[in-house]
Amino acid sequence: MSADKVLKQLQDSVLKFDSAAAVSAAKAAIQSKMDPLQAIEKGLVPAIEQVGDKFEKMELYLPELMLAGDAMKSALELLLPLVPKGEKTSKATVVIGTVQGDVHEIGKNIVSSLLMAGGFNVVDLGVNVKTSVFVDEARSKGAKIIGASALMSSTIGSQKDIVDYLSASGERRKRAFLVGGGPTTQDWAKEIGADGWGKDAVSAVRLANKFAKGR
Ligand code: B12
Repeated sequence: MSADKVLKQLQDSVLKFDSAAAVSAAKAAIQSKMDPLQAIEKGLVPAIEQVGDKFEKMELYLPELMLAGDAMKSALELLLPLVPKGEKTSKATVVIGTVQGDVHEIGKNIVSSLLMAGGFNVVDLGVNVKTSVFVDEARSKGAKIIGASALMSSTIGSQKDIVDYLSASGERRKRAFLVGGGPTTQDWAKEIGADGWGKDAVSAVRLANKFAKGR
């Protein structure tokens, strides 16, 4: 099957909220030896963004949003493990999670996988992670980098809380803090005093490389 056809199949599966079709499309991508990252970034991501736009315009409702998310996750379960793993010696440990009150995990999972592929030891704390847990886990795991994902305007404030918590606990100088997720921007990162903002998983890896030896 041609690359265009595979990408279209991936897109359609998410747009039609069809997990079974998403699994078939991911298998087709694998069979055709497509780069898994290309399948994700050019097939699945634009489709889930379209779903988000339609949800915003109230052309779709929560059940459809949930089914689209499920379809995307089903395809990612097959594709993400195929992103090539990095070198054996870890460059640094990164603690990453989605902030408190926020359960969006798809982007964070892609970032985690790419960081692993880039040679980082990744401690993924999951979703709805309390501010203190980011910092306490980073301390106990000796992480040089903390990454926080936030997808909603109502939850990005927790990224600032993490900076404040880092400062209050005397940890700010020791660890680089990176932010990302839908409503975040470079300006936001600057405003809250984060060390970097990544628009996608590739820029997340670039930033992590910059801070692999610390701030
Ligand atoms: C799928 C989805 C869901 C799924 C999530 C499933 C899952 N398991 O993750 C479900 C159905 C659960 C969901 C629920 C809700 N959702 Co929702 N959801 C989405 C949707 C459509 C896609 C999100 C996504 O996966 N994008 C694809 C990934 C690849 O992109 P990404 O997350 O941005 O990540 C990339 C970059 O940002 C970056 N990145 C991400 N994290 C990090 C971290 C670091 C450190 C770095 C450097 C980079 C980085 O790299 C990633 C890879 O390229 C978005 C729309 C959108 N356009 O984002 C709405 C959206 C985020 N949801 C929204 C809303 C309102 C909700 C609900 C409140 C709906 C409701 N009424 O209940 C709930 C909230 C639940 C909660 N408490 O968190 C709104 C938020 C509006 C806002 N600005 O506040 C959006 C924007 C939809 C919309 N347009 O209105 N949602």
